[in-house]
Amino acid sequence: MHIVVLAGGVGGARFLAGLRAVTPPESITAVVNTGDDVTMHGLRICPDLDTVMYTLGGAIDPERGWGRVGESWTVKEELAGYGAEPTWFGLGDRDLATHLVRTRMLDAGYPLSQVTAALADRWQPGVELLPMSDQRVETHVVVTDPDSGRRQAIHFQEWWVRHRAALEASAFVQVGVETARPAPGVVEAFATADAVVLAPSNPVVSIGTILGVPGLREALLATPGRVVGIAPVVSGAVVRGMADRCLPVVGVEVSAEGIGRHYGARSDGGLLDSWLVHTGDRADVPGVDVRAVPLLMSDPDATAAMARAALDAAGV
Ligand code: GDP
Ligand code: FO1
Ligand code: CA
Repeated sequence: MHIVVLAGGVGGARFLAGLRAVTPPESITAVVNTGDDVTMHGLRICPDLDTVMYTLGGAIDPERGWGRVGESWTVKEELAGYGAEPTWFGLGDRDLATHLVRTRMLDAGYPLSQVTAALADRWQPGVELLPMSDQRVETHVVVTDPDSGRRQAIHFQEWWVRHRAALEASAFVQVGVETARPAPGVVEAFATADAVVLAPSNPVVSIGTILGVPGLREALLATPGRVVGIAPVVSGAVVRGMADRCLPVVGVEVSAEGIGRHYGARSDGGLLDSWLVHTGDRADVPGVDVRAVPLLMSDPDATAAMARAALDAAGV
């Protein structure tokens, strides 16, 4: 059995933890968003890869959903002491080691996929972690500067963390995506998949960014397995985060139905064979097998049951 999961950060990571509980970890490949990646203080940071790696490795801070549990912030405080910007992005002392090792390996010429495998060797996530691409793709957000009224593109992290997605956005742009290609192993994973799952991740800046890598969507749709999506919205609201600030930018309603229609039916040029929505939610998605099951990852058992439901929908 080979299950391929498209994942962002916290939503994808929690789902993967549940899936790992109901199917052998070695049968799972996670294709993870790298559009959030950013260079800060000279270090390359890969938030979604790290959230998945730390979560499955038991090192994640569960409240934050990013960075390490038991973290300290001495270096962050010292950087601020020098007035070294950005001070609005929190780099924990333990987390810094990950960025130092990653940056050193990247500078030595190792591709991100090999760096990710090397870092994962310490954390033993059990599942295979693949970046969506080894080439740099960075999500930027087009906003209108409140003072000058000029439109400008800022890095996703500045929009998301510094401005808490409060700045009106008119578009998301994946800088570098034109020359990016699926990372080694990604196309092969889809070709041998018994099922592909779109994790309950941000449909725009997590799933959408992954699907935007040239050739990736085509490879996914060539999979012999069924494609199952899981709604990241319950009763018309996000469970956490600010995907509801992203969906309107691309003209998608903040609802299970809106997102399901956005992904579309595989039989009609879209992605989905099946779409899981939360119990009680309704979603009319023509051409797609829509199933209502509990979709709150409130505890490991609930998440495992949700993962089981996804595999059932995939017929595996
Ligand atoms: P990020 O990269 O850290 O923002 O994480 P993802 O993109 O992987 O996932 C973010 C999405 O996870 C948000 O839109 C949340 O609504 C969704 N999410 C978080 N917890 C749950 C949950 O328990 N159930 C469902 N269905 N979605 C969830
Ligand atoms: N998210 C925040 O809201 N505030 C932070 O200071 C912050 C620091 C940070 C450092 C490393 C890292 O891997 C992730 C970090 N995140 C932080 C999360 C990051 O912004 C994620 O990309 C978003 O939460 C969406 O995935
Ligand atoms: Ca993310």
